[in-house]
This record gives sequence, C-alpha cells and structure tokens, in this order.
Amino acid sequence: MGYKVAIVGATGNVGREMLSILAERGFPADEVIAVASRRSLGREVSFGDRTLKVQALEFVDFSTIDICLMSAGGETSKQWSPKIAAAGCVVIDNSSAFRMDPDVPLIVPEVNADAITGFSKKNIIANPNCSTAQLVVALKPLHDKATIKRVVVSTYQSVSGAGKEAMDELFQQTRAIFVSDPVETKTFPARIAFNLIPQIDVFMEDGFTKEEWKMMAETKKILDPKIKLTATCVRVPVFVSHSESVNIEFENPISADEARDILRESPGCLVIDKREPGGYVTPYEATGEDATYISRIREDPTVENGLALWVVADNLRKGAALNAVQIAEVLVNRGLIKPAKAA
Ligand code: A2P
Ligand code: 11C
Repeated sequence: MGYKVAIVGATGNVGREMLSILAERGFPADEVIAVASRRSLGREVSFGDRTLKVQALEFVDFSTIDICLMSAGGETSKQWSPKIAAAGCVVIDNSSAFRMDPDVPLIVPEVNADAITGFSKKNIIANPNCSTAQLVVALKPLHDKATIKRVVVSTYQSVSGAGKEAMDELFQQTRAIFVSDPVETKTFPARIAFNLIPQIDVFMEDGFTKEEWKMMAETKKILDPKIKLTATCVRVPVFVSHSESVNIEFENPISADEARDILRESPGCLVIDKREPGGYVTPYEATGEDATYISRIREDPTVENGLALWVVADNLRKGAALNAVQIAEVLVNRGLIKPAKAA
C-alpha cells in the first residue's frame, strides 16, 4: 500500500516540478492530488503520463492525506500548513514561514537528514531557500574535512525563483526590447531583461536583504551555527538555475586538489572542473538536472586556508521540489510515516 500525497501550488513553477519529480523517482504514492487556488479549479496538470484535475485548497480534506508538499507562497503556508498538519497530514513546507521555528526541522537530506525526527512536534518539516540548499550541499563535505570559519557568497539567481509571472516578465521585456515596445516592470524592482538587480526580497534594517539574511540564518541552522556567512544576492536574466561564487575560510588547511577529491565522492555533488574554456558548469547546463555542480575550485592566497568555488544548481529542483521529495523519501525510508490513508 502506498501513500496519499497532495501537492499544494501544483500549477506553479515548483509545484509542477514536484509532480514530475514524484513521477520520475517512482515515489510510492497510491494517489496524488494536485491543489492550487480557486482560480485554477478544474485546470489540468501533468503527472508522469497522466493528467490530474486541480482541486481548490479550501475544499480538500487533509485528514485523508498522508503527506502534503506545500509550495504556494509564504502567506498561504502561514495560514494553511498548521491546519493541514493538525489534520494529521505531514507537511513539507517550501516557504520561509516555519524555517526558523525551533520545533520545525529544516532539512537538506545530504546534510542533516538525522534532524528530521524533530518533525513530530508540529508535523511540519521546512524546505530551505533554494540558494541555501545548493550552498550547504557543497559546504558540508568541506566543513567535515577542514571546519569552515567564514563564507562570503555572491549569488546570480534566476528569475524562476520569483515565480512563473517573473519568468513571463523576463520573456515579455526581452521581446519588447527587440520590437521597440515599451518595457513594463511589474514583478521586479527594476528592469531585468539585459540587466541585473542587486536586490532579492525586501530590505532589512541592517542593509542586507531578506534573501541574504536567509542564506546566513538557514546555513547556521542546517550546517553549523558557528559558521559566519555574508551574502550578496543578485537577480540575473537567466530563466532557471542559480549560480553562486563562494569564498570559504577554513580553520584547518585544505588544498584545491583535496577539496576536488572530497566533493567528487560527496552525495548530491558533481564536480566539473577543468581549467579550460567550458570546463565549468553554467546555469543553462544545470537546468533539469538534480546535482549540485561545483566548478572553478581554487586556493585563495589572500587568506590562510582559503578556497574559492563556483556552485550551480537547478533552483526549482535541488533548490525546491527535489529537496522536498527527498525529504518525503527520508520519512518513508526511515519508517517515520506509515501509509494509512490511501484508498
Ligand atoms: P494558482 O495558479 O491557482 O494561483 P508560482 O510561485 O510559480 O507563482 O506559483 C504559486 C502557486 O501557489 C500556484 O500554484 C498558485 O495557484 C498557488 N497559490 C497561490 N495562492 C494560493 C492560495 N491562496 N491557495 C492555494 N494555492 C495558491
Ligand atoms: C528567489 N530564493 O530566487 C528565492 C525564492 O524563501 O523560499 C525562494 C524564496 C524562499 O527569489
């Protein structure tokens, strides 16, 4: 007997990817239901070689569902995830609403799968921000080897991180520029086509943006609270996959060759690192893939025990949908949840 699984936000960028990843990986589901807002009632979405009719969130009885993968934005999560969890359905929440709650584990399975047992307090497990997920997959094996003291990261984040309307905006602006139409800006704080924007999410009092704060706070919660991290997050005119320039200072010595060998053997990592044109991964190549790609590994001679890396991953997959499905797989494989509700 398999599980009964709901995808909330099934018409969105991440929700659609969740459906295809569940199908691709043969998740042991007897029944999958696609859920979105009332606006989408009756629309169809793909699930493997089938289509599912979208149901409206308000009308779903979550007491009949085992696992809910939630990706419908922070406000919907704040309002609905606790109610769904209270109905007895385990929620894997992709928003930032519960990530810092001490009673909610924040999980990247390659890094801290053992922390998942804390989920039973609230029946909610949080999925990290996309830019954090790929970063900690690359940092964890290096931290285990040489103990990270400080990280300076600059991100190059694709528009899909801001949702499907944001992708349309990049497309429409690009088209408008080519045909000399007026360029309209709605989703982003500035024009994104043939440009880049050094602001993701709102500004905080200290001058950092919320996205930058999330990278710092989530890395501490998932990997190690002692790690100091500072980030500059930038939106770039790329449709899918986030890239990161990462500078790391370690407690102990570690060479570029050692780091390369360690990362080659580490779960979720794929090293593509030849010192020649094209000997690295770009966001275009990472799109549609599951790995966190690591390139440009080199020693930083300006600090003691320093390394620099380039890290790229599909933000809709490892950064969101894949990580959520992997969390569900940990629940299943460790016997932490039983399929009680499938028909
Ligand atoms: P809908 O398409 O019905 O608006 P994205 O982040 O790619 O823009 O997608 C957001 C997802 O969250 C969509 O599936 C969207 O559904 C869903 N969503 C947004 N608001 C709600 C809500 N109040 N209730 C349920 N689903 C929602
Ligand atoms: C972006 N990282 O690229 C954001 C999207 O906290 O889950 C995900 C926001 C979050 O815009």
